[in-house]
Amino acid sequence: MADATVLTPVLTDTWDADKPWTLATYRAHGGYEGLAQALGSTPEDVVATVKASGLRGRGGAGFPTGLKWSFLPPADGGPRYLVVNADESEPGTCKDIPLMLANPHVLLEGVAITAYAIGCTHAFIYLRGEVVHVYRRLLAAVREAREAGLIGTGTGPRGDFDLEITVHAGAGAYICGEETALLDSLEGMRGQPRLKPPFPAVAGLYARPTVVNNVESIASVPGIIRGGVDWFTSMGTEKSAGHGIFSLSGHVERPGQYEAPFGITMRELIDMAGGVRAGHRLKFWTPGGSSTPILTEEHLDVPLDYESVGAAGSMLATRALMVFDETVSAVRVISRWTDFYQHESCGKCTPCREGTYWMKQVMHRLEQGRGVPGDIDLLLDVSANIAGRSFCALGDASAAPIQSGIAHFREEFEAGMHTPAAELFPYQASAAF
Ligand code: L3W
Ligand code: SF4
Repeated sequence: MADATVLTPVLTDTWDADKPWTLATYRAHGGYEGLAQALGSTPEDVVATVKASGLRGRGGAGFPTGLKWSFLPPADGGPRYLVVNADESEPGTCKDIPLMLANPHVLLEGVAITAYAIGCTHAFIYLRGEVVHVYRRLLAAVREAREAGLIGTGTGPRGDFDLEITVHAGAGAYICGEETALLDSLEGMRGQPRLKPPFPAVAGLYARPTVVNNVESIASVPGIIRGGVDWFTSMGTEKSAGHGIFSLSGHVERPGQYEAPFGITMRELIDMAGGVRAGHRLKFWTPGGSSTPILTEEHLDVPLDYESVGAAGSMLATRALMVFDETVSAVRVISRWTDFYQHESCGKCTPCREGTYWMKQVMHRLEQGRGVPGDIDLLLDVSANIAGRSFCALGDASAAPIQSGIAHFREEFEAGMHTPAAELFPYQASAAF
């Protein structure tokens, strides 16, 4: 059994407190002290601290946050923006929505500190449209922060800190989590990825310099300012510093959010979650949602940091750890994921628009036991023509589960030539999966 002391509740620290979403509760736990500290130093110092902390983007790519901020061109008198990517939509990913619901103020404090650091006076939080309850909570928190004089016009110790925060609810498209599609959507257009470069840091919202960061990245900033670089780097690994929320779902006894240092292993997390559900054994799991190649039992001791998971042939991405036991058909699961990518493909580029459609057709017939000889080669061929040849990461993502699924469970794909998945895995078929 893993030692539960490896858990590092920082972002999740107050989630069980009374009304953790209120300003009063947040302040009782040191909330907004980081902002006061930041406003008492220079913007350059704040950027330097976040850079030195090694904080990496928590939205999937792991790009160094402080470095991204430092890419902004020198001030030219025009506006520059901060946009928080709160469009959490990756299958299995469920960390930002609970974070915003439980403690919206840690995000707002992070927004205020970041805005100060980068010289922004208008920040946006782009939220996935379906989560109306989170939208309302964020609006209420912004109102509370404004009434308390934490944001608005002429705040801070010198009375010269100006910040407006706009919460925007999108219409619920997965592609709007891609940062440039998000910017198009925020500008009122149909959300489709833009060509990069220029990166948003140079030409983003309304073609102005823009920092786009994930919710958890920004929410980690107040802790870094308060706790300092040494505290933050005392957790995690050399290249993947700090703490992160690991979301366990599926066939474990206690699914949920487990905040832990980077480098913890899946075996330790599954132990903390009470193990794989009683009477069953692990079959496969995802390190970062459906977009990351699946892993199996042999990878349980891989440290969950960006480098180690990459070396194991997958990606840490959003730490969406979906656990599947032996009752589950890999073909059936991957078929559902392929439906998702085909549905969410924005249609801008041919490999993804056409390829996801063809992969869906083939996966459906394999799932139904109607596969034909050559289907596995066809899937490998189509997926290879999508990965690395698409306009944005959604294309690569659609190929990952198919390619890794065939690598690990080829015999199940072969069985799809003659036997429906529902016959091979009757428990799953009856379990309203
Ligand atoms: C300025 C340069 N900025 C890179 C910035 C860039 C972006 C960040 C990372 O994909 C991943 C993807 C999904 N000058 C720069 C620069 N930047 N070079 O750095 O960029 P990039 O292109 O590596 O990644 P990305 O397009 O942000 C994100 C993976 O995450 N993912 C995501 C899942 C979904 C969620 C969700 O639902 N919340 O996150 C899952 O695997 O595949 O690899 O800001 O501008 N020279
Ligand atoms: Fe759109 Fe897919 Fe091309 Fe991305 S890869 S631009 S989602 S069609």
